[in-house]
Amino acid sequence: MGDTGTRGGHVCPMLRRSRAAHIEVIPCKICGDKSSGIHYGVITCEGCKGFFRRSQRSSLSYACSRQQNCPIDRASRNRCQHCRLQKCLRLGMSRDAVKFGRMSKKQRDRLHAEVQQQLEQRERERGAEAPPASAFTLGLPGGRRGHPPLSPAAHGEPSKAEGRVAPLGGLEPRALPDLLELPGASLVDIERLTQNVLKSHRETCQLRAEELQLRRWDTFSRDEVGAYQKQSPAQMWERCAGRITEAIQHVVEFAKRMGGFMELCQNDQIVLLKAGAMEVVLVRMCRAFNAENRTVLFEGKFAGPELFKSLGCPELVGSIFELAHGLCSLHFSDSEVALFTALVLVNASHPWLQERAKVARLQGDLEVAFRLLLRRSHREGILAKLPPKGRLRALCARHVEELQAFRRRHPGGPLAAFPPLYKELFACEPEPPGAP
Ligand code: HC3
Repeated sequence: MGDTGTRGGHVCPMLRRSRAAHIEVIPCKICGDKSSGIHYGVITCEGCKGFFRRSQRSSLSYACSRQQNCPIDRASRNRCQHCRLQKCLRLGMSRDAVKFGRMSKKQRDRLHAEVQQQLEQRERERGAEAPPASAFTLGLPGGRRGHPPLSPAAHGEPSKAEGRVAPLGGLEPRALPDLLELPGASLVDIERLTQNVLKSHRETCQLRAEELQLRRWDTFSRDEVGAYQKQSPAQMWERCAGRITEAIQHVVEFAKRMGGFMELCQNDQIVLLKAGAMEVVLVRMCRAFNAENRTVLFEGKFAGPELFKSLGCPELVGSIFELAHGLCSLHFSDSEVALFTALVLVNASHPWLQERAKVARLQGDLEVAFRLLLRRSHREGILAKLPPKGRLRALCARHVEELQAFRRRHPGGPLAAFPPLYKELFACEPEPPGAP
């Protein structure tokens, strides 16, 4: 009867799917032993649950033979029943707890924060490093043949529905409790996913936010900008392709370390990365952008759009800078960038997915995680200001078009020296001989 989070009795809606197995990350509030759920209103172990149940028999009364302040921990809990019961009562255990049924919002938030704290602590204690970075192949054989044409341009124009300001892939705003009732992940699963995405982002974002902050006024001199501008288009394209490729390799690593991604089938991992990695690079760019002088970190210093003049695509470069400027105005925290970019990547609307439902489930979990994160800092307002998917997709498509135009202007040469990953992602088919 006293169980509110585990077997039998009323189960709090928030905990319906999490049950004791998930709450157990929080130790017993009474003695610190491994907990098994919420019992009589408090997270406790089986031992303290049983003790409290027995203590509620009206015939029982306990006395302390010391100063009524005996320590109660796992080893000592059986030494003084009086102090153990007092601790149970002090921490809120009550025979009537089950009558309250639902937890108040405040209680839920507290529980939520505590679960998160425990998970973070465990993460720190574990201190385990993720596997080292590797090449794009993801260890997947046959990634090319029989594979769909996967450059962003191949996905065509964004549909009207994607163009409207409907953040997070058209997910309509829903009350949080509602979201948490979605079939699938429990609150603890969501929390674990959040922590994992944040960690993956931290480990793969190339430069720490503090470092970027320190360096943001280190801009190229006029002479240095001039030197870049004097480079041939081919040299400058190759440099940019190099930097973009490095950034994409980090995004691939981000995906590989992200909970759920490697459980998708190989085809879907490749589809999502080919379609979304450049979009993530563009979003990540806002971290390396100084909105006050509209410069971005490029090869060690901050550069304005004029530095990229010799690429020959000033509109595209201007649009990329505009995107970064707009994203900067949202004052993203690194945690928000982490979850938002995870969502940019995990998008179940791509054609060619084989296990769309599985991708949609992961996308749904990430959406809940993102909303929860924003809700905690009262930042849900930024949802309506996020760039629509169509905008990122269109920018990536224009990047591919510019690359094709560059290739037509410089037939048979410079592209060969570009990184293979860059070519695989963006240079789709070889130009047919004699192409215009
Ligand atoms: C400067 C850059 C955009 C920003 C890219 C950033 C700084 C983004 C954040 C990543 O974590 C690191 C990173 C790497 C590559 C940077 C890009 C290199 C070139 C690009 C310019 C705006 C020019 C893009 C032009 C074109 C047509 C080649 O796409």
